[in-house]
Amino acid sequence: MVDVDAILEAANLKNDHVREYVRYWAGITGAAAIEVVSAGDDARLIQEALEAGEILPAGKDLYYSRSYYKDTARSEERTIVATSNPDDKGVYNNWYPAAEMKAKLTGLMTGASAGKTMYVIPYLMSPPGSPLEAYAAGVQLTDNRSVVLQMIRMARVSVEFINNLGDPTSFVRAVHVTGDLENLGQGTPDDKRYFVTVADERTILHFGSSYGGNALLGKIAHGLRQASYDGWASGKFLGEQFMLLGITDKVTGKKWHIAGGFPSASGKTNLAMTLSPDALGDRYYVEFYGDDIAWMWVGPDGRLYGMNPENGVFGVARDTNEKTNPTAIESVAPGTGSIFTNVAYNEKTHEVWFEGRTPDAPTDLDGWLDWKGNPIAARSASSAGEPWSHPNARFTTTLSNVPNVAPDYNEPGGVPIDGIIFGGRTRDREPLIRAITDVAEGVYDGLTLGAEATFAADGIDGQLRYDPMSMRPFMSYPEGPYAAHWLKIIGECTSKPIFAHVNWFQRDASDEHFLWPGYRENLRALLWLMQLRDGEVSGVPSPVGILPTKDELDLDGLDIDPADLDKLLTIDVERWKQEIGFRQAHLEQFANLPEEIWAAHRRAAEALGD
Ligand code: GTP
Ligand code: SPV
Ligand code: MN
Repeated sequence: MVDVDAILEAANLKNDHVREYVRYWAGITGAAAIEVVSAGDDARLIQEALEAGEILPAGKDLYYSRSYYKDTARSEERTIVATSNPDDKGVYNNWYPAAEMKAKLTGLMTGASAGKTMYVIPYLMSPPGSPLEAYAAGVQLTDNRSVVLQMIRMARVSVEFINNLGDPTSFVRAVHVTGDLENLGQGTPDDKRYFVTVADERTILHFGSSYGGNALLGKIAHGLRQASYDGWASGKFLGEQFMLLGITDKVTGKKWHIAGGFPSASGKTNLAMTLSPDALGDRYYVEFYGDDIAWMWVGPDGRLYGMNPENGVFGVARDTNEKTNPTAIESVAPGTGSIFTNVAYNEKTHEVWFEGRTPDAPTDLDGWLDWKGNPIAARSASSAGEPWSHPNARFTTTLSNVPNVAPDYNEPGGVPIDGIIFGGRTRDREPLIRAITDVAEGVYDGLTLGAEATFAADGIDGQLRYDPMSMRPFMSYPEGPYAAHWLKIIGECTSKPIFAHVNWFQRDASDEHFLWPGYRENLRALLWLMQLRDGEVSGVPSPVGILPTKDELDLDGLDIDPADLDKLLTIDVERWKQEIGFRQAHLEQFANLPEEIWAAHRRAAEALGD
C-alpha cells in the first residue's frame, strides 16, 4: 500500500480536501506509486519519458509523441455531461444521471492503474489573481507521464494554486485513467471509453484515451464544459471555445480586442497568431492572447472583459508553415520544449514533418516513419498516397513561446472586448464578413453557426452541421438557458461589443479554390469591423448584417480576382432563404429558447423576403 499522506506531506500539498480526494482515487485506481508534480519538474519528467521511450527526441528541446492509432481525436459520442438534475439535459450535452455515470466510471477505473504511477497535477485555469480564480483551480490525477508533460505546457501547474484556496473545497476533481488502449473497442458497439464531466459536482472522470482532447482535463473538460456550466450556475461569466487577440494601430495608438468562436480546426489558432499582411505591417500590430478558450465577464466599467485560462497552445499541425503561420513555426522552434503528436518522424535525423509543412514531402525517405510508426519507404504502391501525418496531428507549446504573445496576457484583470466574431468552414452563402450591431441578432448568429466538421473529432470530417457558438462538442447545459445566459451577460454590459460573422473558406463552385486568400489577409476584415464600430466607415446594409464596401476594405497589397471579391462581399439571397428554413428546424430542437432569439430569426426571414 502506498503511504499517500507521507507523499503529499513531502510534496508540501497542504489542502486536506485535496489530500482526501487523492487518497480516495489512489485506492480505486490501485496505482503503485503517487507523485505530485509542478512545472519545475518538467526537465526531469522529460528525461524519464525519453528513457522510457514514451517520447522521442525531435531536435533541441523538442519532442515527438505518438498516440495509439485508434486514439487520435476527441470522441463526441463517448463524451457525456452528467448532473443530478434531469432538467440539465440539452440537445448537445449528451446528458446522463450523475449517479449512474459515477458508478460506471468507478467500475471502469477500479484497479485500472495497477502497477503505474498516479501523477497529481495541481493547476490553475486563469492567471493568478483573476476575478474568476475561484472557478479555475483543479487537480488532475493521471496515470500517464506524457499527459503530465502536456498539462505542464497547457496549464499553470503548481501545488501553490491549491494550498491557499479561498474555499479549500472548491477545486475541480479531474481524474484521468488511460486504460488498456488496445482493448477498448474504440468506435465499435462495445466501446469502453467514457469521458464524463459531472458538472454539478465539479468532477471530471475520463477513461480510455491518452489523446490531448480527451486526456488534458484542464483544457476542454474544465476550461470549457465545467467552466461554461459554472459560469451559468453562478450567473457570472461565459466560458467559450473562443480565440482572443489584440490589434494595435500604431498611428493612432488605438488598441482593440476581439474574441471569436470558430468550430474545432477552423482557424482560431491561426487567427490569434496572425501577423499583419506585409503591406499593413507598418501600421497594425497583432497580439496573441488565446487560441482556444476565453472566459468572459462584465467588468466594473460595464465593458465585457475576457481572458485566456490556458497557459499553452495545442494547435493543429497540418498546413502550418512559414507562409501560413510563421508565428506558430517560431513557437515550436528548437529550444521551446514543444511536443509534436502524430506527425511523421524521422528516426535517424529526429526531424518531424506533416502535410503542408513544405509543399512536398521529403524526397529522401531514409528514416521516415508515418504517424503510425511505419516506414514510408516500405509502403506498398496502393498506400503510397496516404498522408504521412494524422490530419489531427498537433503541437503543444507554452504561451511564452509565442513571439507575439501580448505583454499583458498574464494580467489578472483580462482585457476589454470590442468585438465578438463567429465563423467556420462554409463553402457557400457566408460572405467574408457581415457585422451585426444588435445583441439578440448577434447571439442568434452564434446559435446558428453552421460549418463543415473537421478531423478534430473522430469520423465526421466534411459534414455540414450546426455548431452553436462553436460549443457543440463542449456544451454542458441546455441550449435555451445557454442563449438566455448570453443575453443576460452581454445585456449587463453598458458598452457592448459589436458582433460579426466571418468566413475565410468560401469556395468557387466550379474549381473549389478558396475565394479569399485567408491567413494573414484575414486581418483586413477585422480592421473594417473595428472601423465600423468606431463610426469611421458605415458599410452597406444587407438582410443578414452590414457588409463592407470594396472601398472600405483595405486591400492595399492584396492580389485578388475582382470576381472573387464581388462574391465575397455579396449575399446570395436565394441560398439564404433556404438557410432560414434549415435554421428554423435547428432552433426548434431547443426548448425554452428566449423570445428575443425567435424575434431575431423572424426579422432575418422577413428581411430576406420570406
Ligand atoms: P482547434 O484547436 O481544433 O480548436 O482548431 P482551431 O480553430 O484553432 O484551428 P486552426 O487555427 O488550428 O486551423 C485548422 C486548420 O485550418 C489548419 O490546418 C489551418 O492551416 C487551416 N486554416 C486556418 N486559417 C485558415 C484560413 O484563413 N484559410 C484557410 N484556407 N485555411 C485556414
Ligand atoms: C478542439 O478539438 O477543439 C481542440 C483540440 O482544441 S482538443 O483538445 O482535442 O479538443
Ligand atoms: Mn478547440
